Amino acid sequence: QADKVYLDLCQFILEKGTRKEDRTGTGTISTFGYQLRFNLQDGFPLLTTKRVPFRLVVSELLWFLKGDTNVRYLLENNNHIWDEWGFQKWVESEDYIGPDMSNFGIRSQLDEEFNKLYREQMSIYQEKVLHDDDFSQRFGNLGNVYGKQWRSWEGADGQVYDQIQYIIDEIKRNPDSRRLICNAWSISELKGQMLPPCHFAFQFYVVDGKLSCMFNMRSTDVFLGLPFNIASYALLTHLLAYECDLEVGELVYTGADVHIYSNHIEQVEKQLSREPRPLPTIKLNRLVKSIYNFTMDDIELIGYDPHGPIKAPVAV
Ligand code: DHF
Ligand code: TMP
Repeated sequence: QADKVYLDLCQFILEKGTRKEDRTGTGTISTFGYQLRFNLQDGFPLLTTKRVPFRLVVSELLWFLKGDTNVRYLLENNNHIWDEWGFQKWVESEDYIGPDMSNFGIRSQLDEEFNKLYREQMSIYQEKVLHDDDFSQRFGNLGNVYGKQWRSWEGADGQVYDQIQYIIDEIKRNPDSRRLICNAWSISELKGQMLPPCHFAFQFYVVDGKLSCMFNMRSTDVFLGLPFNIASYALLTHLLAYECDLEVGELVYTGADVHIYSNHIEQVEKQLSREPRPLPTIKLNRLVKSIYNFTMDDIELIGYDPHGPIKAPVAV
């Protein structure tokens, strides 16, 4: 059961984790090195012990697969999970002339007055990214993040590589390959990225006509990020299996710094008190011929009956 292994991880961190400060100034309880396995034949691993907004998982993954790194596409799909990191690029630039927004992540949580100012500036940002092409190009772009690295990795030889297409071609040609890897971590490009890749590499594995996937995370926000990441890689595995005419196998998560933020502990405890429900399933529109052509409407989630959402602030 997906919820059970996830909740076991939460329990483990609360019991065995160590207090650790972090870049955002929020503070965490952290552990180093943890693995989760999900059999994708048992259902789609979207947690049921809190509502995970699947629509946002889908639009983010389609955004990666398009090779896009500009939050405009996400905003067009009413997806705000990356807003803070685009906003940060704007308010730290020479162009920004509004009220001081330094440390807006922490300050907006602590100071109600500031929060109002922040929300005003954020809606100006969103408006401009959506409707001002020049602004969007400069401040909507998060840098060479996932989409860029997945679909147009710039090689040392000056060539551009499509890692997703490479994997698809390899699976079809040589399913026994042990090189079915996509790597998003590019040391020379970290400077230009608003957030260096958290899920920085993944690898596929084919056996008995089933496609399995392992994804690696250098840093995991267990309460907010991880439920999305699990669902996202599960969906990617379904899409690639569809493209390559395979069944789905297992999804394996491997995490390095795996943490619960200190301001998420109550939420985690609430989630731990809930009983898991049966997992949903996923249905892909069989008329779509290529993995790159899926739209939101082609991906259907069936039988999702979760407990209510649990809100928590994201650490910026
Ligand atoms: N930073 C941190 N500190 N943690 C993250 O998980 C994270 N994730 C990023 C970018 N930076 C990050 C991208 N993915 C949410 C979920 C995933 C995500 C970013 C944010 C999130 O806030 N989820 C809310 C719902 C948000 C909504 O409905 O708009 C949730 O309750 O799951
Ligand atoms: P860091 O760059 O200092 O590690 O901060 C990134 C934070 O974002 C960290 O808490 C991990 C979290 N995160 C996820 O858990 N999943 C994601 O997909 C992303 C983008 C970030």
